[in-house]
Amino acid sequence: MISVVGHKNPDSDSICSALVAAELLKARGLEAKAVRQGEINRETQHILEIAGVDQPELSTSVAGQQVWLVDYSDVAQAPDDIKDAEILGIVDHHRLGDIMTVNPLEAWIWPVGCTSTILFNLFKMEHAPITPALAKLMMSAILSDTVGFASPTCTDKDKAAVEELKSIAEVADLDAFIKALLIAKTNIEGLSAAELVEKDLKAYPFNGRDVVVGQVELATLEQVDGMIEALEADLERRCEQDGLAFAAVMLTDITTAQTRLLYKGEWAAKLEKHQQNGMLMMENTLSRKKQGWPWLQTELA
Ligand SMILES: [Mn+2]
Repeated sequence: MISVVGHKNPDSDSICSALVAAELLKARGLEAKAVRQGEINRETQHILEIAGVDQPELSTSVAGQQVWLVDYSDVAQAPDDIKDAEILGIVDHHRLGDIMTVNPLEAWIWPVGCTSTILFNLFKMEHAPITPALAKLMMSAILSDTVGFASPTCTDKDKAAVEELKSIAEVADLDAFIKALLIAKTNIEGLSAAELVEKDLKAYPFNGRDVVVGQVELATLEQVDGMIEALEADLERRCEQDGLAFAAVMLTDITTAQTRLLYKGEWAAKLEKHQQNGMLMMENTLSRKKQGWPWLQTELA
């Protein structure tokens, strides 16, 4: 049995692509199942509901198992005992990480907006059947990762995939489909500061130290007006407890592509010069991968 596992703090792509990749492996005649490393978010819950698919089972240990990784290739984002697993495959759309394997593996790493875009093309290449449920999972993951095609990470391949998938999924009104998805994505009602930071937190080893950068996608920055101090306190707590050199969270208004960066840690002073009126605003910044983190890497170096 092959376990297909997305990254820690799973986003919709990590869950949907794990489910979809497991079906691709089954279509090849293999035994496979999707697993998840953490709780699913509200957007993913919405997607699973409309696709009529159950969430993958929770599993944070893969020792002794055969695994496929989807949506990452970094050790920091893998299950803690990944070194004791046999990695058979990777499907990803991020920079190449530091995963090492003992044996040759099947790796599909494309510079596109979403892991599901690659999987869609693999299904086509292998003439594997795409059910309406799988089509809904894939198009939702693509629309989530590309923020409804608005992100600079979005490519023609992502758009072409959704164009085909929406017919298979029998989605007649794509705009309404995207709107419902983005409403679920930006719903932060009732979440604590710690839950918000944790929501989509990624760890990056950098210059021999550990750094974390989270992102909260919002319909308006006003949604977090009353929480700034609590969010900063939570970042500070993480630096102290986990020995991080830097902890940040990008608060991104996905309607205007404006991001406010909150940050703490030993390296925080490196960013002070970019503050205005006590705030660090990043204009035209939707993507952590293509905009936020590359900029931070040059500033923190
Ligand atoms: Mn992704």
